[in-house]
Amino acid sequence: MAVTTVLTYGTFDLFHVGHLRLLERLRERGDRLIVGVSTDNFNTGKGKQTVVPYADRAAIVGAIKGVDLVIPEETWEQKRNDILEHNVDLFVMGDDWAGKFDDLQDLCTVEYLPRTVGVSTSGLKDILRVLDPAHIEEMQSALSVVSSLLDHYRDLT
Ligand code: C2G
Repeated sequence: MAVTTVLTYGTFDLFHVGHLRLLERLRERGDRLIVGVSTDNFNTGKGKQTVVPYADRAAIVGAIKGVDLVIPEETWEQKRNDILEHNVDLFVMGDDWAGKFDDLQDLCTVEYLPRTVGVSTSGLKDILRVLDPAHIEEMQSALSVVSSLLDHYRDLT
């Protein structure tokens, strides 16, 4: 029986349910799932500052049920070689990438799946930033400025 091999790539920083829902859908689309995880160097090139180092991001993705192989993503151009080397039948990305990889259609089927709304790595970073003690101090000092201005205004009226 022919094995259907599925391939995707990503940073998978601060692994969250959006990443999980994508990989779960990919697992349903084939018999073998290969995930290219962006290396720290490649992310720097993408202008992405990751929180979790590559080795840990790769270990987490590799531990997800249904992921059969994790490969490092080091360049934009490696996709064609990866597809040929691993006999990939289906290349899938979230639809924030819609159309960006259609040039691979001569090698395999290319699909874009809807992103999971309401969760993103950048969103998680924003939440963490608010909890940062330095940020709380900054908010407290701003608050004391506002309250002294209000007191001053009250004295004037
Ligand atoms: N994703 C999703 N839903 C979210 C967030 C992400 O479906 N709420 C999907 C993205 O569409 C992508 C995958 O999860 O297909 C990984 O997302 P990122 O880690 O942000 O990957 P990215 O930085 O887009 O890298 O060469 C391709 C790049 O390496 C993709």
